[in-house]
Formats: sequence, structure tokens, C-alpha cells
Amino acid sequence: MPFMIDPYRGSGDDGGTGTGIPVGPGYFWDAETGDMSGWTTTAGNPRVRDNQPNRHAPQGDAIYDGGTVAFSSCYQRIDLASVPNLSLASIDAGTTNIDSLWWGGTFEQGGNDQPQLSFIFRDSGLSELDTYDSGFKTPLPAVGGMRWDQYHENTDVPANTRYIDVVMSFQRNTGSNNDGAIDHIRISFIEE
Ligand SMILES: [Ca+2]
Ligand SMILES: [Ca+2]
Repeated sequence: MPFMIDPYRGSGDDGGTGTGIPVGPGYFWDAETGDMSGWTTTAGNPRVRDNQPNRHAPQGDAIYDGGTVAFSSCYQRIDLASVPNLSLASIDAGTTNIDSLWWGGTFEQGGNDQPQLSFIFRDSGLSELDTYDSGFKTPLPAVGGMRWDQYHENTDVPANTRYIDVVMSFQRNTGSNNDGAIDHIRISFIEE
């Protein structure tokens, strides 16, 4: 696979199985699980494509994509109280950032479909405090029939946040398949 190693992959994570269990100070999710377990779908039919010809993965063999509808979205919810070493006091002092490296992809077909990563910050009662969106991405580096790029997000976690929904969204622009794609989402928390 002619692709670079995820620089976050290494000490502290489990090497790609992506179980969604907090590992050290961070999380990651990867489609190598082979299915959408752990994700809650809120729109469309996000899915895993495993070892598909012309849909090369930046990590392993499997990727998430947007299925067969115009828009798909799903999330996993992080309970901040369960994150090792994360101080809720520092959350409430406004001194903690959430940081992510993630791979965004698309299938090259002209007018390419697009992926987006978002965070929804929720309080203890799950009320929404704020949101952050990466914006819908247009990856350019070609890998087989795909284009992939690695994106970096970093934003403040609002005071009183107790849960963060990490949201994958996929926007179809061309064709019948929604080929917005995501792989290997790495999440960590940083105290300022
Ligand atoms: Ca993968
Ligand atoms: Ca398409």
C-alpha cells in the first residue's frame, strides 16, 4: 500500500483494530472493524467498504463511505468522564482542546463527493452547547481510484461539556454512490 503511516499510530493505540475504547489519552476509529458497530446513523446509510477494487484505504483495507444516498451521517459519543487523565475541572476552566487527525477521501469521478468531520459538544443532560465542523473536504492526492488527504482539527472544548459526538458526514455530488469517505479518525485531548 503506497501510503504513509498515520503519525499518531504508535504508542498508546492498538494498531488499527479501532474498537472505540479509550486508549491512553486518545481514541481512534478505523473501518477495519468491518462494519458500522459503535456508530449511530442519523442520516442515510453510511457503510464500510472492505477491500474494494479501486477504493484503496489509507490505513488497512477498509474505509467508511456514504453509501448510496445523497447525504449520510453518523456519530460516536465520547463520555468525557471515561477518558483517562482528562480533567473535568480543566474542561470547565476552558483550557482543554480536542484534537483530531483523520483521513478524508473520495472516489475520483469528476465533481467528487465529499467527507466532513464534526464535533457536537453536549452538557451533562445531552443539551447541545456548541458545534465544530471541518467543512466538506476535497481531497486531492490520488491513490488508485481514490483521492485521500489527512486533515487536522483542533478546537476548544466548551466549559460544561460532558459528552462529545464525533460525527462523520458524507455528501454526494456525482453518481449514484455517495463516495465521500473517511478512515482512521484519531482523537486526543490537549490541555492548554
Ligand atoms: Ca481503514
Ligand atoms: Ca459518487
